[in-house]
Amino acid sequence: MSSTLKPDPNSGRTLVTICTYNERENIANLIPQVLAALPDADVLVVDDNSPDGTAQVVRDFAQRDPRVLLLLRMKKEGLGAATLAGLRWAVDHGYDFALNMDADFSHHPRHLAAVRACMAVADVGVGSRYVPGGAIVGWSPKRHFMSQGINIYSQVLLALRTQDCSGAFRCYRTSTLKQIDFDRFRSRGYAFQEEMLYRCVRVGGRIAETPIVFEDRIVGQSKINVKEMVRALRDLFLLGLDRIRDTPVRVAT
Ligand SMILES: Nc1nc2c(ncn2[C@@H]2O[C@H](COP(=O)(O)OP(=O)(O)OP(=O)(O)O)[C@@H](O)[C@H]2O)c(=O)[nH]1
Ligand SMILES: [Mg+2]
Repeated sequence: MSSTLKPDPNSGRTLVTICTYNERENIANLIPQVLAALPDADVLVVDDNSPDGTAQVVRDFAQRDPRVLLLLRMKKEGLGAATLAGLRWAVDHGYDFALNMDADFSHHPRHLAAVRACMAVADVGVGSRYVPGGAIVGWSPKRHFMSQGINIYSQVLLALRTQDCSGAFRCYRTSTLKQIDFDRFRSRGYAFQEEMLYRCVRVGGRIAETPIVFEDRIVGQSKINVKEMVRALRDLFLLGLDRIRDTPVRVAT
């Protein structure tokens, strides 16, 4: 079952987790804005040894400000694996809330307070593009179609009622994360977000959505490709089968 709610999200310790792969320019701009938006939070950048030197930029911030932390991983193992490492870090280090966002300004720091404020009423707060007030700026019709498609696909397969199942801009109550067996995760790639939501609901987690305006990245390159998309569709399908059969989910390979 989910935990007792803390009435005031501002009274808990928050870790903002940001996964990066070749985001040197973005992370240099983002870290100060995150700290300005949530001055009481710490920021953990989970970098998969980006060749562009993202980690060094983070180290420079960390030397000047104890709120900035770097989790450097040896190689690129996918966004899901990196996100999981950040969330685990939050749990292991005694934070109350783990707030995850992308580095590319698609998740704007101006929404951080609202996403965390969901903790007053829920165990998972979703920065949502698909509730009233939410929007997406700068996408092609094809990208809209793909996003809506994967959303409906996962809502049906995983019986999710959340409007935005695939966004990564989320705040988690760590006491809810503690109830989830991360080793059973099937997805290590882009289906991770849907699987995470599914697993939170399965342990009784309450979900709240708050509108965000999602803007397509201006700097740097997207890491999504056809291979990642196919992998995500496969992972969600297999997870849906697991749900229907109600069998234990196998450890991801
Ligand atoms: N550590 C780590 N971070 C990653 C990896 N893949 C993507 N990221 C980061 O995860 C965030 C989201 O990746 P994007 O490439 O922007 O993917 P997206 O936002 O789903 O796609 P776009 O809308 O095209 O930008 C960014 O901050 C990336 O730098 C990875 O394998 N390891
Ligand atoms: Mg992006």
